[in-house]
Amino acid sequence: MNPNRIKNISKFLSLILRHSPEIIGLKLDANGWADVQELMAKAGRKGQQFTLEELSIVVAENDKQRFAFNEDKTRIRANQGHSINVSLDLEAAEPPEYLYHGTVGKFMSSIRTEGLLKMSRHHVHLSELKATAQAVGSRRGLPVILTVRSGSMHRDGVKFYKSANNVWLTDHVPAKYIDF
Ligand code: HQG
Repeated sequence: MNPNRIKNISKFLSLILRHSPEIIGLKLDANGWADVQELMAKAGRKGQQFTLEELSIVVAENDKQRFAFNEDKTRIRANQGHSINVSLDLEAAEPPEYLYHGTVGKFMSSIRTEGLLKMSRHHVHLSELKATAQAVGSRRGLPVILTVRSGSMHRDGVKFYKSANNVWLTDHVPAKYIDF
């Protein structure tokens, strides 16, 4: 499958499954799942046609494993990144000693005082690899990589979750746990 087509369908799915299902008249359940047939039919009516086979390729080959099917492949959801209110039922997990967050210089003064905030998403997103944080920060400009003392936070009782695609999530990272 053409990489551009995979990217195009993936971007469309991110929009629909994380942020605005109503654009195509779709409803997600409380856990963020959409019915696959309904998604395909409603997307098709808005000019975004794809087959189940193409959808399967997008789910399997997506560079960040952003989406998942349920067991019998009748439902699909985004693994993380939502701005709409869905419950992913993630179990709390023990994070590694350090996690990384990629941002840009213009946010730094605010981050120094307020720490990392979840902004429009459900959680602050953190990664195990500096390289991933670098890529996340680069979306907005010259990246600044922050080291989060996640082990200390966890020992202080802060909850962490790991999404199905290995993104670490938490509610808030107070500035005192960030190495600038
Ligand atoms: C910044 C993409 C000012 C934060 C990526 C970030 C990731 C603050 C922006 C995933 C702040 C929020 C998430 C504060 C945080 N003051 N700015 N106190 N606290 N910020 O997009 O982490 O490709 O919601 O640094 O790869 O950039 O969509 O979060 O710059 O995994 O799958 O506010 O989204 O994944 O931006 O990215 P975002 P993010 P996908």
